[in-house]
Amino acid sequence: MESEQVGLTNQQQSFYETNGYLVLESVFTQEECQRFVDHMEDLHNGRKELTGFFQQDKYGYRTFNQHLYDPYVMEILIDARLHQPLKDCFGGEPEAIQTMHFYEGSEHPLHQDQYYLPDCMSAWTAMVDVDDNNGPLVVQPGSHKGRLITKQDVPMTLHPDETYEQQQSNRYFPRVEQVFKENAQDAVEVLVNQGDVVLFNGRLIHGGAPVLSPGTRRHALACHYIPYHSENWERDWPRISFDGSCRIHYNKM
Ligand SMILES: O=C(O)CCC(=O)C(=O)O
Repeated sequence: MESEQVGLTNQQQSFYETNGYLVLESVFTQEECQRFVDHMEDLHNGRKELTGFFQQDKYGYRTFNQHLYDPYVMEILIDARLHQPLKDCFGGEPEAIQTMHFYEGSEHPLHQDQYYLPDCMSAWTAMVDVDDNNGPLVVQPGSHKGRLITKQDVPMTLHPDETYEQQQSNRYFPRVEQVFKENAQDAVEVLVNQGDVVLFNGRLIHGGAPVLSPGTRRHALACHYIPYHSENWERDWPRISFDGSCRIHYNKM
């Protein structure tokens, strides 16, 4: 609905450009978030069935690209309230490409999303209050202006007998740590309330802070987008517009 689209203020735009991230407060209502949490818990505990539902026990329990089989997640991914803020950050039309739902704080080591998804940015919605106990996002402000570690720097091709996890922890994460140190800027934890959305640039160095109260739930939905005109695309996932139309677009390389 066009009427729901509120863009960034000049102050928000300037904060995003300087820091590479921005918190939008109360984008989703508490009722909407609670319904989403109940839905995810019902799926997790088998109280509800959904064809295609699969939860990985990686970075805490999480689901990957759930929007492809769950209309509930799709609705949030292309919710009209996210459209204009994303347009303002990109300076053009966004296309939705990927979702990850985290049941718990991920403790994901520092990384840059554009290593995995070139040109992307993220809208990360806190479905519950996120404090320093349940593993908030941690970001290095301004790091989106520093170096981006790409697949040219650290190929994703695995060495013989190497697992993906080893590639990440032995070769990729240390390179990001190096850039983090070069940037010489302290990281900050992003403490947010239920319904807040953290927008962040895909070059921003970020990760999941330690979970100080193990076992606590920290439902969050990370939605990823790329500019509509980006040709930097090597996946066969649908690229979804905010009007719900889909396309699949392969990199010409
Ligand atoms: O939610 C988290 O703990 C980490 C999320 C993250 O790293 C990401 O969405 O790329």
